[in-house]
Parts: sequence; structure tokens; C-alpha cells
Amino acid sequence: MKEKLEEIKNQFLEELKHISDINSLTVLKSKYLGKKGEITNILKGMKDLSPQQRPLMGKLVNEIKNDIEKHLNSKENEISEKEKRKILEEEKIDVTLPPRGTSIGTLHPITQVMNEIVEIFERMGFEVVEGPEIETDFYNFEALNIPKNHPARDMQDTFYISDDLVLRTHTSPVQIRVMEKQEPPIQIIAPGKVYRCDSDISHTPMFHQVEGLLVNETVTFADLKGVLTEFCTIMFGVDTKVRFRPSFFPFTEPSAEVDIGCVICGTKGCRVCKDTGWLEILGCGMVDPEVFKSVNYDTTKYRGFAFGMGVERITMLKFGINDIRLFFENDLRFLNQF
Ligand code: 2NM
Repeated sequence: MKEKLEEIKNQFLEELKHISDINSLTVLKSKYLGKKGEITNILKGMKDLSPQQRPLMGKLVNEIKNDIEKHLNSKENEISEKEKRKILEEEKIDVTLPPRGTSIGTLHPITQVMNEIVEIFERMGFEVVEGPEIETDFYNFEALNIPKNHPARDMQDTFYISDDLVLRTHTSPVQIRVMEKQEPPIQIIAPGKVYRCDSDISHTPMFHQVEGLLVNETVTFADLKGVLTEFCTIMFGVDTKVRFRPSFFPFTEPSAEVDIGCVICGTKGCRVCKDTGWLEILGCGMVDPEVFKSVNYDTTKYRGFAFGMGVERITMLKFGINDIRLFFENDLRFLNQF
């Protein structure tokens, strides 16, 4: 039996030499120490030994069992150390490598064009003012000579928050607020978001406007024509044709719409200009004395001109974009072109 034990031990040591992964180590462990393992079998056979032999052999079996366990444990440590080192090697990060290139964000085309418009008027002496996007009926309509039940109120479908509160449908209320607080001379532009309940290829419920206002004692329609003609040629190029066409707004009299020669076909006539050769880009006029009355300006002393334009429309014409909704889909393939 003693020889048998020696043989088992030597066989174990021989097999252990060839083991290099945790799975085969587990198999080896169960082959020797498992329920039907070699050592376990020997222990089972102890009952057949004589009482004199039993303690001696028991001691020997236990020694060998402990010896095998010790070898198994140290092999297990060795394997897990090796595996850890392998993982560390594989996951090594070279912190000295240069970083991957990152792309920097760009301003939205609407923001770019709005900044450009604002800058042109700033260079002509206009100052930027801002105001709330939620307005009262007074500032959005009443003070602008748009009384209740006036067709202009449904002409530009209004988002009502309550009977008296609306999402502003234009940035003119900002100018009313300035006039209320400040006597002329005034020379301001109001850029910002406005809201109208409208949605198709040329309308979104939110869009951007830039409106301007100049008030003093001497300003005329000729000044208005000069300022807006200058704006059009800076914005669309020196050779841009500009025309003023009579129109109507409740807050200006006389009123006009400004057209530029079609940037697509060059006044020959195309789909974009609907075969007219002209594109409407802004509205304007001399401030109606009724507006001055609502801010307590002396209507015999002051005169003013005002104008307003949609930033999306100007951006579409400038870049030849045919669907306004592209601005609001946040598709980088579209936005990266600007
Ligand atoms: C436009 C067209 C014409 C306008 C009028 C005023 C105010 F507050 F002074 F009365 N601000 N903007 C105005 C005039 C706006 O947009 C097409």
C-alpha cells in the first residue's frame, strides 16, 4: 500500500507538470481528491487494514493528501498570477500616444446669419435689445395698433397662454418696451425667437426675427430706403437689385415690402421666385402715430421708421435651402455644410 501511495504521488506530480490552465487543474484535483478520486479510494480501503497498520498508513495517506493539496494550491496561485499578468499586458494603455483628433462644434446656420444681420446694423449705429418671449396682449398687439378682433390677430396664428398672455408673434414688443422707458433718439434692433401656429415647408411654429426701429425728429422714408438698401447689398452682394413695393402693416404708414432680385435665376424667373424675378425679404414702414401714442411720445415732434425680417427665410435664400424644417432636425450631414 505504501508503494501504491508513492506511485500515486509520483503520477500526480508528473501530471501536474503538464498543467497550465485552471480548468485542467480542477479536473486533476477531482481525479486525486474528488469523491471517486485516487486518494479517496485509498482512504475507503483503510477499513480492510489490521488495527496495527491502520494508524501508520492513515498518517502516511494524510501526509500525501496534504502534500497534493499544497502542490495544487501553489499551482493554482501560479496559474492565476500568470493570467493576471496576461490581462494587464493585453490591457496596457500607452499614455504617451497622441489623442485622436476631436471635431469642434460650429454655430447653427441660423445663428450665423442672425449674427451677420445684427453686425451689419450695429455697424450702422443700431444697438441690440432683447425682451421676454412671453408677452401680454398689450405689448404684442394693442400697443402696435392691432386692436382685438383685428384680422391681423388671426392672420398670424397666435399661441395663447391665457386670455392676456401670448408667445410673442414678433419682436416688436421689445421695441415698445424700450420706447416706454426711453425718449428719442432711439436706434435699436431686436433679434430673437418668435412663435406662430403654422407648419409647412416654409413655416415652423418657432422661428427667428430681427426687427429694427429708429426714432428721432427728422427721419424720413428716404433714410429707411438708404439703410435697407445698404443692408441688402452687404448681405447679398453689391450687385443685388433692391425694390420697395407698397404694402400694409397696422403699425406703419406708409408701409412697404422689400424685394431683392432673385438670387437663384438673376431676375429671369424660376420656381423659387415664382417666375416674378423678385424675392420678398423684409417688411418696413414709417411708424404709425398710433404706436407713438401708446408709448406717450409727442406725435407732432417725433417720427420713426421700422422694419422686420425672418432669419430662416434669409438663410434659405442665401444658401439655396428649399425646406425650412432642415434647420430643426439636427442632422449633422446638413449642419456640417455651414
Ligand atoms: C415689420 C414691418 C414693419 C415694426 C414696427 C415696430 C414698432 F415697434 F416700432 F412699431 N417694430 N417693428 C415693423 C414694421 C416690423 O416686420 C415685418
